[in-house]
Amino acid sequence: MNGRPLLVIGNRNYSSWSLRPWILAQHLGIALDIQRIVLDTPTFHAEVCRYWPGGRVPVLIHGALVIPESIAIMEYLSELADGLGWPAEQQERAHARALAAEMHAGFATLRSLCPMNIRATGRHVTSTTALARDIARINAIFSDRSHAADRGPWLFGHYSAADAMYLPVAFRLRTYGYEGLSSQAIEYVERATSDPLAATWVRDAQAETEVIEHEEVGH
Ligand SMILES: N[C@@H](CCC(=O)N[C@@H](CS)C(=O)NCC(=O)O)C(=O)O
Repeated sequence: MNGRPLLVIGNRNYSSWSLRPWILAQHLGIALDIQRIVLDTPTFHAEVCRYWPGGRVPVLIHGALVIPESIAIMEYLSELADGLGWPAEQQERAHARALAAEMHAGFATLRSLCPMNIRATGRHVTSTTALARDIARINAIFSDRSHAADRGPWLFGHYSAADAMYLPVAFRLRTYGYEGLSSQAIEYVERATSDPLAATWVRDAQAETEVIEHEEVGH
């Protein structure tokens, strides 16, 4: 298919679902055009509906193809790169897909109590049993990398869509603190959030001026 894919995104500071396919594209070397639509405005829904009637971002447009849903976009980007978005080995690939699906469908408490807010650091939110459970699960995922350590520092050695799925979680932990994390998990969070390929997104998020009050939680 000709031409660069267009990724329609929300605010870089807050839109965790937009970040996931974008960072995967960076790691796969796929150049994207970007259309940013500011979240939480009276026109957001109508503007997104010009691309996709579901009215949420991200949306990928490539030629006549319109793909909503971050996980479907990531599958497509991986296919554009000969499958390199997932681990090469079948069992690892199955495991990576399960982790990506777990993120896409789960962690409801973490996502609602600790919204992604890349600009913010040093925030504290009161923990709950459900939040501590989500963080314990994240800690286990981020700590369990020894099987692939000889191939690289990411969840499955080489960077994969599983890492892209969890990058917004790493930014959340950077914002709200490392309580409950092992040293291996903290190392992963710091690597992911200081990934040079994420730097332009972080810089652009920091330059955004919109403030969405209900996403500004913690003190
Ligand atoms: N399941 C969707 C979630 C997309 C989503 O909730 N996007 C948010 C921004 S991060 C959005 O568009 N919110 C605006 C709205 O729901 O009106 C995905 O994986 O892409």
